Amino acid sequence: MVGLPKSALDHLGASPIGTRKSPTNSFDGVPDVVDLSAADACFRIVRACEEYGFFKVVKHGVPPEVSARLEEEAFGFFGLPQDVKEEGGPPDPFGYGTRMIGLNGDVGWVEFLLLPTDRGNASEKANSFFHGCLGESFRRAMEEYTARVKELTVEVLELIAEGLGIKERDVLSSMAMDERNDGCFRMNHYPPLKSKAPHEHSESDTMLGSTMNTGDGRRNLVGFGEHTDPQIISVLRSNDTAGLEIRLRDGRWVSVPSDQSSFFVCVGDTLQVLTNGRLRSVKHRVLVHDVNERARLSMIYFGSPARDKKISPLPWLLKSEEEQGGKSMYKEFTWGEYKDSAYKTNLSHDRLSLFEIS
Ligand code: GA4
Repeated sequence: MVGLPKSALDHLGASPIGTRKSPTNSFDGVPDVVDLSAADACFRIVRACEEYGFFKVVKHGVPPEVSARLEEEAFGFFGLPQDVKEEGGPPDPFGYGTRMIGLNGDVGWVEFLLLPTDRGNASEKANSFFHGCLGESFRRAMEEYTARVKELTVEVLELIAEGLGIKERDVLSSMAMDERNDGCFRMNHYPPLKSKAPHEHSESDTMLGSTMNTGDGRRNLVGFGEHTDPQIISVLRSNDTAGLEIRLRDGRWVSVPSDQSSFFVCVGDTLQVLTNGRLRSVKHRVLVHDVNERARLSMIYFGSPARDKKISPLPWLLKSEEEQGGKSMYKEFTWGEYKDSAYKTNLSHDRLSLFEIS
């Protein structure tokens, strides 16, 4: 992992998100900070999505107490005895999970809750866990939070459409807010390495095979392995514990300084297809640093179309590209098909390659 080249920052004309130094990796911060209330927000967002597939949002309008309340509830949940939490697992994919991510053997130093946000598209088991074990005040806090974050998602998606020059401002937001949308919500809890959770670990654990060598004798574990999100966009908020890293287009990894008062947006694979590759999904991962004293807690809303929604490049964009000899780079698929195929892959797989037109 290396520093973000100064030239990239100059080119963006952006101020770095923040500064963080570590013995092995020194860099000046990551890509773009977008003030949602600024007049040029739509262009800054599109530029950040093109360059990085990732940006930080400030002046987002989500009251800090709404995030703080859910964070407190989440810490309460993850602090429960293991057998109580496991009543909500194993995830199907909704519910409580620990260490195992997906269905194909990926593991990480993480425990999580994955929950649907709309239309009760979860199994009966996951629903009864949500309505039973999680408790009324958790549910209220989550509903309040997800309602606010959905508003933010709509705003960001509308700004993206505007920045792309599309007249139909709600072309993307209406997909994510369709009453049958398949959006979901995830809370990832990364305990400090000193603690025994999320599993009584031993040196022979496969998870410890996922050690990242920082080259200075320190050990970072993979909390959540590198991947792109399959959905349209993901809107993430974490507490003040570091760990998130994104991969720049040239393959280098940079860490994202945590900032609990802001949101981070990741472009997902579906938005990449909808824009015929103009906006590209971002590879990201979470490392758990051995120096962390406190757990990292992230809360991510994944904006997603309905399962039967056909996904292909937006006609307006495609038409203007066709005028210049361009063509669709992807075979058409439904979101349901893409999601099902994603669950057959490993986390780090390049899932879109299956749908590319060669
Ligand atoms: C990554 C984004 C979301 O967290 C998620 C993840 C899902 C899971 O953990 O159940 C997946 C992963 C995510 C991508 C590939 C498949 C599916 C684990 C996995 C190996 C909920 C999602 O939609 O895709």
